[in-house]
Parts: sequence; C-alpha cells; structure tokens
Amino acid sequence: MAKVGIVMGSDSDFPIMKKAAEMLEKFGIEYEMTVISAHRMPDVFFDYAAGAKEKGFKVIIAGAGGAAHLPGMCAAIFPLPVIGVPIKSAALSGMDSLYSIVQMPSGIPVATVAIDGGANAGILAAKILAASDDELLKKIEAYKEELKASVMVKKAKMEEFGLKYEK
Ligand code: RP5
Repeated sequence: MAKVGIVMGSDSDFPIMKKAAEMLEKFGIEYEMTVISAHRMPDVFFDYAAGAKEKGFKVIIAGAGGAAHLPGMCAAIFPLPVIGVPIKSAALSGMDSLYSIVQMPSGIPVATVAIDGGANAGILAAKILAASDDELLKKIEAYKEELKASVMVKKAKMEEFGLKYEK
C-alpha cells in the first residue's frame, strides 16, 4: 500500500516532482503519483484529498506553480503532513509559487521546501515516516553518510589541484 501520495498541478511539474519519487524509491517507500489541478478540476481534487487517508497515505507531497493552491488545499482536507514544492514559474521565477505555498494561515501548516526542491520533499517525507520506522531511519542515516562521503571526494579533488581548506 502506498504510504506517500505525490500530486502535481500539471505534467509540466513532473521533471521536478519525479525527484521526490526517486528519493522515495531510494528509501524503498511505496508511493502513488498523479496529476490533479485544484483549479482546473476541483471535484477530482476534492475526491483525492478527501480519500487520501483511507488510501493509507501518511504524507502527501504536493507540487504546483504560479497561484499554487494545491498543497494548501490538500493540507486543508488531509489530516496528516503535507509537503509543498513550489515550482519555478516563467513569469515570477517561482516566487509566486513559494509565497502561495508557504504563507498558510495559522492552523493549516504546509512544510514548504525550496523552489524546485523535489528531492528534499522526498527526503522530508522519508524522515517523517522514519519517526515510527527504525529500518527506514537506518537507511536515512546511511544516506547522510553517503552525502558526507561525496563531499569528501570533492574535497580530495580540490586539494589535488592545490586548493587547501583552512580549518
Ligand atoms: C499550475 O500551473 C501547475 O502546477 C503548473 O506549475 C502551472 C502551469 O501549468 P501548465 O499550464 O503547464 O499546465 O497549476
């Protein structure tokens, strides 16, 4: 059963939102991904958000651009955590998406990641699930070690070229 719902306002959001899916796959978390526009198909949207808990979702990752109401409206209906991904828009470079998603009224939080922060949304969803899943927590700790190792490789390469780190 999918534990995470990934929803985006348009297929044009997919290149960013697939990064969330890739992270969930890395951690072995089942997810369901779909396109639903809160503005263009409000009835379909409402059924999705209202049925998400019964489907077994523990977290929803919602991405949208422009007047980005999808994450906030998911959070208004779904009682568990919603992570919002502001998609970079053509007109305002994603500032519109960011403000639309992050400025939620008190009582209805959306955990907003960076503009185009699809990967971090996936990691954050994994961390939320890891609070009650020790096996998953171990995978996240291993991932943190991977990140450190990748920077150590970069550090070594830099030093090879004579650039010293001061510490
Ligand atoms: C939003 O409008 C979507 O999330 C997308 O980021 C943006 C543009 O949608 P399209 O015109 O590409 O379908 O609802």
